[in-house]
Amino acid sequence: MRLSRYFMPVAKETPADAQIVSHKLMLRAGLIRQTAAGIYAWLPLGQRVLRNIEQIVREEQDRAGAIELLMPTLQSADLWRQSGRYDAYGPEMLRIKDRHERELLYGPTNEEMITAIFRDSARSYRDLPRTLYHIQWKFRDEIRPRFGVMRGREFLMKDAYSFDMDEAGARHSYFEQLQAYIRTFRRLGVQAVPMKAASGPIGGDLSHEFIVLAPTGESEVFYDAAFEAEDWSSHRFERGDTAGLNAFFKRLTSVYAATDETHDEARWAEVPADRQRQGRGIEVGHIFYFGTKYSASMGMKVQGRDGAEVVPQMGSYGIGVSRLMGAIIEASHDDAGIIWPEAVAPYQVGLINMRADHAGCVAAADDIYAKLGGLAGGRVLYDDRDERGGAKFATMDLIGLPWQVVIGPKGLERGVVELKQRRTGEKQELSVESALARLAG
Ligand code: 5CA
Repeated sequence: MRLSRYFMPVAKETPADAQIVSHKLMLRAGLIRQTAAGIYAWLPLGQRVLRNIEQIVREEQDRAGAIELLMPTLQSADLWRQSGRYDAYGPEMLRIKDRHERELLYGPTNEEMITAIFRDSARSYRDLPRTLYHIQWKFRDEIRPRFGVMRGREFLMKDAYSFDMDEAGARHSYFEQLQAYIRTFRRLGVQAVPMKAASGPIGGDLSHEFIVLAPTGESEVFYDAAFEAEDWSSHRFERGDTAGLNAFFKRLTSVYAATDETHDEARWAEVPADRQRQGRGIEVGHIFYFGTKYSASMGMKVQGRDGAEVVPQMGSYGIGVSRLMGAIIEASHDDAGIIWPEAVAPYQVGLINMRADHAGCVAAADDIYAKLGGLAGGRVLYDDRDERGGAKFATMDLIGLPWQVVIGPKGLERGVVELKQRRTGEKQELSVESALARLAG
């Protein structure tokens, strides 16, 4: 993409209404624009990152055997009356009436809808277990939307729902998702620790929050550094292997990790001081096992292997896809701007022509742009504008693409270009061929 033809409204000044670094950087780098309190438009650069995050979440859900569908944002109030949550949910729910005075709501979550959909077609034990998910916008009329996309009113969530014949199966589905989350966050380049959580309004008795450490997080968290040393996603257990599953659960819960809601001072004191990690954390995911809460209240039954009717056991599993963009920036930035992990970067390479008025530089930059895939690959953002070099550098650092290639007249005379890695700041002079070879892929 040529910057001279792109839409990337970056700002020099720090926006006055933004308090935390990710919100400031998202506004300055032209990723988002607020359109109403807690509601954001995703500008082209932000939209690309959102899509990349979403795709990684999707791939890891698919790998874990979850099945994607898409449910609507608007739901009928009657659906929520079946579970009793329509009245219980309170003012966070945005309630809407259509022209026929029918009551609707903008979904804050989808337990009721998925239960109704699955209930109406699942007949017997052969139809279970299943985990279904979608990636869809949610609305919660937060009393104090703040920190940009971190606590928005409209936000993008991946929500998965599992249906099992018995508790052992449901626990298996729960840990399949837990492992999928560990893989997902690792691929996204963030260290997210699952912490025992109080389950709150969704209900249930087994629940973990996935927390990314960041000084601007909303909750206080405590965990044993031993957590980081272990490869949790490598534990394998087959369905029906209750012993293996229990062993995994025992191992997981033996490493201390808790939010302020579930913190236990006595257990914390047993963690060696040099392994105690304490700080603020951002909740990027939350998983729940809640048994028959919705299946029972919404009249879902399937026929068991022995012919008897069974009320399925359920769990739900959320990831804050749009919040993750803020969390990634909180965890990965410096004074100059964002440092995108390659897995989510909007473009991999920022190509800077220092002199748009110099025919040799233009020819060389155009050539490299074409060879790196140009428009077709979508991997390169090419600053071909007629601007000062200093301003171009500042913009590239701000938007945080992993690699920068700088083309200037002096280097060209010697047959070299400069390759800079955004994360380390390391610069190298290379021939065009070597630079291309380094960036191929
Ligand atoms: N139904 C369950 C699981 S699918 C559920 O709704 N869980 S939740 O309330 O914990 O939300 C899931 C995730 O969405 C949270 O972990 C958080 O990352 C994200 N989230 C929740 N509220 C907001 C918000 N106001 N703004 C941005 N992200 C949010």
